[in-house]
Amino acid sequence: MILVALGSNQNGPWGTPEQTVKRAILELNSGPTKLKIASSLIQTTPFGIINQPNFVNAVVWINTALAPQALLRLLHMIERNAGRRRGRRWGPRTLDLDLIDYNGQKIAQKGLVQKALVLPHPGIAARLFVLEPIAEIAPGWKHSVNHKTAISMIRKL
Ligand code: PH2
Ligand code: MG
Ligand code: MG
Repeated sequence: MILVALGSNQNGPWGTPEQTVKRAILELNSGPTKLKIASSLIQTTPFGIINQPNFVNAVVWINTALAPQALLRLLHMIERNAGRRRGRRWGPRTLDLDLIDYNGQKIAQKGLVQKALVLPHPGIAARLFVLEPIAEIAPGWKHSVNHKTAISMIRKL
C-alpha cells in the first residue's frame, strides 16, 4: 500500500487550500501514478507552529511503478507546480505532499539530514490529520514499525 498525505493552508496558483488539495489528487491520478482511493478532505487546526491558518488535509492510496525516491521527486515537483516555496519547517504552505508509507518499506533516518526520505513517515503516530484519513480509506493498514492500525494509534492520542 502506497499512502500519500496532502495538506494546504495557503492560497496558491491552484486556488484555495481546498481547491489545491482537490487538484493535487487529480495530479496523483495522472502520469506515472494512479489513484486507488482518496479520503474525505478535512479541516484541521495546525500542528507544530500553531499561529497559522487551519489546514485542509487528506490521504490518498495510490499505485505506481516508481521507486520511493523517484516518487518523492515527483511529489516535490507537484508541490512546486502548486506554488510551494520551501519556507519554515512546519510553516504555512500552498501544498505539502508527504510519502507516508511505501509497501511497508523501512528507511531509517540517517543523522540529522532533514531532507532525506524516512519510511514510514516518522510523524504518523502523533498526527490525527494523517491517522483519521487512513482509518477512513484503509482500516486494515498497519504501521510497519509499530504494527498498529490507524484506529489503535488514534486511541492513544
Ligand atoms: N503540516 C505541517 C505542520 N502542521 N498541521 C496540520 N493540521 N496539517 C498539516 O498538514 C500540517 C500541520 C508540516 O507539514
Ligand atoms: Mg508535512
Ligand atoms: Mg512535506
